[in-house]
Amino acid sequence: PSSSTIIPPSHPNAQIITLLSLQCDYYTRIQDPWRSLAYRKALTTLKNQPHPITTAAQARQLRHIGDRLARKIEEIATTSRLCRFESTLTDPRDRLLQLFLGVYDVGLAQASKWVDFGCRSLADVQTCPQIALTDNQRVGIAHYDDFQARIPRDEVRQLGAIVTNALRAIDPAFEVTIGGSYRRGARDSGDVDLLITKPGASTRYIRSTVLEQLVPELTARAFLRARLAGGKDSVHAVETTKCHGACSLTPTAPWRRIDLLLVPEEEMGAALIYFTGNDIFNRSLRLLASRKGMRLNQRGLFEDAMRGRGRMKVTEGRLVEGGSERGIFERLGVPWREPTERVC
Ligand code: DCP
Ligand code: MG
Ligand code: MN
Repeated sequence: PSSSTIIPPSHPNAQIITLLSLQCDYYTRIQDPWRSLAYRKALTTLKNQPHPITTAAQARQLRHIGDRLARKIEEIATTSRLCRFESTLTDPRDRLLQLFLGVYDVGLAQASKWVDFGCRSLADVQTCPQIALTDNQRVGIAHYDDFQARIPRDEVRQLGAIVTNALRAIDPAFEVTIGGSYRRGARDSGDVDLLITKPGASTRYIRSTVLEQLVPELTARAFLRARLAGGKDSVHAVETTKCHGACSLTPTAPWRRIDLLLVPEEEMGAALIYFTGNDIFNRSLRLLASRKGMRLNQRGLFEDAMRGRGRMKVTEGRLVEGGSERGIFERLGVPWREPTERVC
């Protein structure tokens, strides 16, 4: 997710926010989650600052801003530039890493290897004899520009409606909710995140209907263009409850990334929280839960999770709440936040 939200040029710290957002996006792209997180927290602080920050000493007083960031802020305030950021734009290795990391299903280790093999373009990667691309990566390269592009809000809505209508033609009791950045009110999204449930139905029924009926139907209609094997986060899933793919509004429209989350009704509240995000909001809710002796995941809020050596989970713990989003907020003792307010 991009940190570069539109801020009015009249904001007292507009220039600092703009340059640090670019730097933050860079850390996100090169998959440096710690620095990316640190920048996002600092940016939230800066956006809420009504006064211009001009010195490192001033910046250091603020929440989530440490020594190094404070010095960068002073650098921007005094020179209108950020040296470190300019080097990331010009360093050839960094530029190639960024290019390769933009391929779906490519991590930092992989991207570094491609650079080391001497690849200088996506075409090089496709023809390099030392590289055996996965199916996902092949699709990712073939549709590189499509997947990099943001999806306008109205197109997300239309893509969601196609899935909803197709599923309801199979069984009218299914419910589809568009989650992710769309549910948070974003003007455009990186992909389409859909939560699929049917009140009263078993996980097994939901899964078989989606995988054995809906997916083949949408594929036959050339709406679904490719199935993508589970990414990193599917490792944690107990079973196949997530389905990744690519779709397009029309046969000639750009390909878009689509994620389906299959959810039984009793887990819908927890799944909605998880799939609405944003990721940092989720992290803070989970941290809060653990401080209160509970555990929050995409299936529910649990109490008394027993842990053995090395924090290995022994039991999931007693379910406190799973079906209701509001119920989970209540049991956590946090005031309700509308999806549009869940941006950290
Ligand atoms: N999520 C999470 N932790 C992650 C990845 C995802 O908690 N590491 C949750 C929060 C996200 C949601 O899943 O909001 C959907 O993930 P996306 O990657 O699709 O992110 P967004 O929809 O928020 O943004 P984008 O517009 O880039 O798709
Ligand atoms: Mg998304
Ligand atoms: Mn997604």
